Amino acid sequence: MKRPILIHPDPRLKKVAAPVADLSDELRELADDMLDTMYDAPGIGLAAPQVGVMSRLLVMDCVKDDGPPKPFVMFNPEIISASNTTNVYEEGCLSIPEQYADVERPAEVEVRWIDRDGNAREELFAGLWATCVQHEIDHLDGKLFIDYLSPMKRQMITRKMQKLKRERARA
Ligand code: K1U
Ligand code: ZN
Repeated sequence: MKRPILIHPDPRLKKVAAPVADLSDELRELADDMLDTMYDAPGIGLAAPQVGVMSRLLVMDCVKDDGPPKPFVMFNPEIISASNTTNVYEEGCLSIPEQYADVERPAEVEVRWIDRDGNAREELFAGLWATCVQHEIDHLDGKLFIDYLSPMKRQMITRKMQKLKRERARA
């Protein structure tokens, strides 16, 4: 089932999400709903705070259109190492619709997480996968990609989003 995605500015998008203590059917259902919401948007990632749930959970699937889906569900994801080499990628965000900007991040990151079945997992991500998992973990720490931009660019985007929210509320 799809869930509504919060739009910036929203105080919930600025808060640090709490670690998940125990996996439950409710959390697995949330992860399934987040995947439905992400694929429908469409997007390549989604973090629980974007649907208003302040738990450390993210989903992602960066497979290109023609490939078979490869969904990841990550509870309590942590970056355990990051490369010194960096990548610049033009990022977007489902909570900041139709705004894009270049962000520089480590090109490769090793991530540890708990999967949907409660197993501890570790994997090295590169390319768009590395960019996406870092963007999503930032969401769990209350950080948005616009926080990497100059105050002037950030303010410009925030004002556009305030206008969009006013228009959506009126419609
Ligand atoms: O977290 C989010 O808001 C989702 C966001 C993830 C992301 C995008 C780009 C770089 C890093 C992280 C998105 O999915 S925005 C939509 C998007 O990028 C996309 C949509 C359809 C096809 C391909 C990409
Ligand atoms: Zn985002």
